[in-house]
Amino acid sequence: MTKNWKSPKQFVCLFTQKAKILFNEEPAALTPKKVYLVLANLVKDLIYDDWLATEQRYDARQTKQVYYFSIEFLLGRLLDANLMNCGMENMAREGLKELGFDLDAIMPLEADPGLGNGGLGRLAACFIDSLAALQLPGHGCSIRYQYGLFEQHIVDGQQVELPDTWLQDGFPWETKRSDKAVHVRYGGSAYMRPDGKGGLECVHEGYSSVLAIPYDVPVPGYRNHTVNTLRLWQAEYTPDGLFGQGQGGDFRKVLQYRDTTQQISRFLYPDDSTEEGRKLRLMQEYFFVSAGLQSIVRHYRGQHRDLREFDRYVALHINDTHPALLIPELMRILMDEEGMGWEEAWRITVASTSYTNHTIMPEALERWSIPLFQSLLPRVYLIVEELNRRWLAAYRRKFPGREDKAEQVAILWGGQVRMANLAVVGSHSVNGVAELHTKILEESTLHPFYEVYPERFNNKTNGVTHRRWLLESNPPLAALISDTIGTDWIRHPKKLKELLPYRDDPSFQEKLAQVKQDRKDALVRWIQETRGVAVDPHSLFDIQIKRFHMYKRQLLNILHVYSLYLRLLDDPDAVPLPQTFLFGGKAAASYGEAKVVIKLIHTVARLIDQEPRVREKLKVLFLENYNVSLGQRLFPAADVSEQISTASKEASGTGNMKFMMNGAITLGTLDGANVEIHRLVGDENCVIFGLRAEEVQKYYREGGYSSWDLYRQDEEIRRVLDVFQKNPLFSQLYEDLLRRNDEYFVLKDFAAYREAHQEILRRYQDRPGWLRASAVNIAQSGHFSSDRTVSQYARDIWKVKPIRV
Ligand code: GL4
Repeated sequence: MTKNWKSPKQFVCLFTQKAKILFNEEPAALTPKKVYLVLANLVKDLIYDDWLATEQRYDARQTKQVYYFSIEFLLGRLLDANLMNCGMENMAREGLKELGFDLDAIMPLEADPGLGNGGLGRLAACFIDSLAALQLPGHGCSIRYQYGLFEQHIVDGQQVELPDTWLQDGFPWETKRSDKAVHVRYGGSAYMRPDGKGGLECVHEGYSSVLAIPYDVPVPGYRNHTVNTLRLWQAEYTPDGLFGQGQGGDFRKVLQYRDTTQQISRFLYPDDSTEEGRKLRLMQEYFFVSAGLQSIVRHYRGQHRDLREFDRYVALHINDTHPALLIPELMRILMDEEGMGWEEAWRITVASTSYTNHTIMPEALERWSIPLFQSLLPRVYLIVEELNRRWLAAYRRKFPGREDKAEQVAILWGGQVRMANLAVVGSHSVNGVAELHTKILEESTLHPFYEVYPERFNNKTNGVTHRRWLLESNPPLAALISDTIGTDWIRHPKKLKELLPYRDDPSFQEKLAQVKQDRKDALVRWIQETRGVAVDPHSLFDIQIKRFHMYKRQLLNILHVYSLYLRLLDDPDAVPLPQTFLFGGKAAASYGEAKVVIKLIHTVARLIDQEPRVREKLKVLFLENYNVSLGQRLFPAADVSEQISTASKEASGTGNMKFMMNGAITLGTLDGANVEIHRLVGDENCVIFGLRAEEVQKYYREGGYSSWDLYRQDEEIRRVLDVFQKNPLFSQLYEDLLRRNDEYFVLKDFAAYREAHQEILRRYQDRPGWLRASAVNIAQSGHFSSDRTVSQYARDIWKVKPIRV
């Protein structure tokens, strides 16, 4: 039975008790940070009973469970979400008030766990939220990074990276489970020898072993008593990790082993859509996959089930290729530890495993050098080698004489292990994350695999949890929706559609306008308080927040703003209404060009601020250290959502969905999930511009575009590119656009983008028309709830069913 708080008075009582237990202090003496910690611990108590009950229920029902392996879970703060899920937010608010504290002032004190880079990691966090909300038996598996994604500071317009010390005050939501630790092996040598029964067995010797300790984080569903688990593994050194392997005694070696071990879960690689080919990264990937799988198999055995039925009870999902070693690791366990033969182990492995691809950017395709892979994971390598041999033999039988194709599908080739090929061959399902992206996978990126296994390919368009991104982030909008159509939409987000009949209702429109203004005012206040910058709350808020990447084209956005600046210099009436352009996002520390774009944004922002003729109409602001909690402030305040990637490059995007849910109008290319947003809301309710994906791909294939020609023909483009003369730092961008022929079609799409902005301004001046569009976007956004996405995975791929707790 859950010990819900019955009254604010009882809350005060429990709080006082907890403050004593944790800090030996009276509530009145607590610092605000300690108030947060006491409250978080109280909420955790609420969750705990249900957590154990959920686990017991799953075991008793012998139900199939899914494990979502992802090297990133970008959780964001948990206090607000957990209070909401338990339905205890008001009680906490009242109780704290009695104690003289303000919940809204306490919540921002929570560290924002940034255990992910961007879309991919945040998607994983949305998925575990939806799994629990839908009462699906599904858990997350990842790494407990001591340092999350770096903190971004801006110094003199440039990005500086500082370590993210999110664990400094402890992480109250986790439970360390030392008793469930396992060992993960690295190095040594592996070979096959006769097993004395007419077969072969593998010997792996001389390895070092790392202790993997799980820290479990509860994942509560929305007011439904289901509590699933996110298991985060931490690497620890054990004094005997080298002993028993014939390596003891060499003190230098022991120290080196200790240092490497402690590095494994030290930090998150700060790259998004780029390859990070480092030994430590490979160690991380094997670390959480091996530890996670060992613990799943151990639990499975504990249930006295037959491992030959593994795939009936367990679904394993690999989120992008980072966990793809799960495939050979499961083979290893089934063969070496369970004594199965190759064929049987292989059947079980493929039947259990499914894979999602998240990008077609070739530089993001993971490849490992064979010598590195082999020396670090000798036993796993033997399995991959055998797998590659069998797979290529089968492939050559199917396509005799087609060595060109065999080369494309090989797992081992050119001295490298190709993780995407391993993932496809070893999974029964391969999906893309939006319709267009899946089509590109089938027709080009993974086409040779699609020819062999068309039935494996399917699409699952991404979604975001409307509980965090609407209910929690935008309470006034949530309240307006509930006042208008009732509260059913919270459990059934498709029902947001019931707003459609109100889209032209003047009284609804007026309230919607008020909500938006209220959120813009709140953001303006926050910017003033924290950054000391004034923003006009009545200007149009045009927002681009996402990782910095050349294909996402923040460059196109800022060049366009600069063109507005130039026009306003000539004619102060060139722009009909004041606009604020907000940017936020981090660039990978090693991504030079992206960092230059950040500098350019700051440069243009200063030019504008210094120019009285312009600054009344234009404002550019870069908000540093974009993360989940900043996103929660920004999405509700947006009028326009910038989704302007080069068509074909953005696999899906999920920020586009969060903006839509909060009533912003998309200004975008037909890329990723924008295609589906456009189809749902229609031309009247979003503004689409620019090259289509097929056109982009045709130019790549056949040529026919010259950015120089465009530069010569278009006077505005010529004037705009002058901005680069101002600072030698920018010569790199100039080179990209002109000498390297504008790989991402920034100049090619410039005129269409300018037009699209003019269209936005025309529409914005028609208030009823704009508010109608805003309402239609909210009404149609239910389709992009991750509840829809996760139900589709559950039904089509994982075959797991809801279990009431
Ligand atoms: C990404 C895609 O770039 C992004 O479009 C997508 O929404 C996200 C989740 O599917 O995955 N792929 C990589 S890599 N990082 C991402 O954010």
